[in-house]
Amino acid sequence: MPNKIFDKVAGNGLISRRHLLEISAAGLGMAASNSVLGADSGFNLEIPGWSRTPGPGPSAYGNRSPHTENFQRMTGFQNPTYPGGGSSRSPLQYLQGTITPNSLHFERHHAGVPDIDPVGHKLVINGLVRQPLAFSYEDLLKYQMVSRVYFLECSGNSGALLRGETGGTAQSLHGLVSCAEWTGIPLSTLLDEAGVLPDARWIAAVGADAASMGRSVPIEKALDDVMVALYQNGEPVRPGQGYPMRLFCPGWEGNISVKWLTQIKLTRGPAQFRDETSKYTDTLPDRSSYQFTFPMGTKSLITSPSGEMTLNQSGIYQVTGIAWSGSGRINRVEVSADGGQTWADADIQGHQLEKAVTRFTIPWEWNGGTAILQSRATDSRGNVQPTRSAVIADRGTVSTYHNHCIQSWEVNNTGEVINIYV
Ligand SMILES: Nc1nc2c(c(=O)[nH]1)N[C@H]1C(S)=C(S)[C@@H](COP(=O)(O)O)O[C@H]1N2
Ligand SMILES: [Mo]
Repeated sequence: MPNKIFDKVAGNGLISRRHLLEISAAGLGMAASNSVLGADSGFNLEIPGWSRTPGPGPSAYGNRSPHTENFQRMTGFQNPTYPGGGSSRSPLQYLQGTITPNSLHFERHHAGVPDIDPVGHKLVINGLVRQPLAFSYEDLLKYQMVSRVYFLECSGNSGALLRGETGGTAQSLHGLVSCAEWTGIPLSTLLDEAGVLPDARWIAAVGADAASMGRSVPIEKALDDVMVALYQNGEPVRPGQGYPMRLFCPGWEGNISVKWLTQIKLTRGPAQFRDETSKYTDTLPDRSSYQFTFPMGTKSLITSPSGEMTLNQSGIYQVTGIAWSGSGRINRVEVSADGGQTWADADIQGHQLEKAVTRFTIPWEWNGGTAILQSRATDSRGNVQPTRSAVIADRGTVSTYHNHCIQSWEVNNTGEVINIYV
């Protein structure tokens, strides 16, 4: 379809979503012509080696293709004075759909991954309850469970943009977000069994790792959609994600989803743990601080084309990315190719679930010149993703937690994609 002129819906080459199917059928960019078979070529197709002999048979545990082994989490600098601490980031630019494979789910550990034998592990519920309870892993497996798809995002994600760091990829800048189907027991079921006393306004959840990491959660949230998650994408939660069990607080900053969960104490007020006083609080330019920023902001990000990719030739590209909100579902994602001067609605691919990742896509014709690609999400509460300058005007850059600003990828006239600030 080389001569077809596609309807443009916004500046600098964004194409109407109505053409998505035609474009997919034609292939992308100039490369489309490469996949068209000549009239007689069907007769002399070579049979590749892998089609000539049977391969290995079934196996006990699956592996990915060796051709995709460069899809790796990225671990940062490991501080020797902080054993096991640090994070690893999901390779967002290589993934499609909305679910993060467990082996590539981002990680954030404050004292490494404990090696927990579920037989020796207990979950205790105590404090302001009628009857303190202790559950073994076996006990918990007997409860009725629910399965929900939710994103998880570390509040430190995308902080690099507020620090004005140059360069970077979707993974290095934004890879502290992932999305999985979590299966577990609604916390309200276990709290009801213990009997919450009227004075109890918060829960204090603590993990069994060497950091004894703890966080406080208001009782309203604890009784709403919080769960004790035992499964992640159908298999037991992985050690890095909190095996044998973790608290999961949908939509809220990742830190609150306490891994290796071992205690829930009902209290009158927040416990003032380290991670809700000296960390994860947002200090403003006047040095006052917001102590609690619970729901993660309405956010989106173009994952392709994205930082450090190169477009080899002008032509049609599928712009795609992910969007999520801690306060509801994603209603709309707009894309701009001219640095935010004009916008077009992207197509939403698949589900639009509450507090889960939604994928969007829109076709774009790159004319070989400079373009600035951006995406902007709106959630079901009407929250619109802000620009970077709006975030900075609102709260400054003393704290770089909870940043959900619009990302700008510049495509320069040699086709390189670079993280820039507009
Ligand atoms: N017990 C415990 N829970 C924890 C942490 C930890 O270090 N220890 N890290 C927290 C932080 S900061 C985040 S962002 C999420 C990360 O979850 P993940 O590693 O499964 O992605 O777990 C939270 N829960
Ligand atoms: Mo985090």
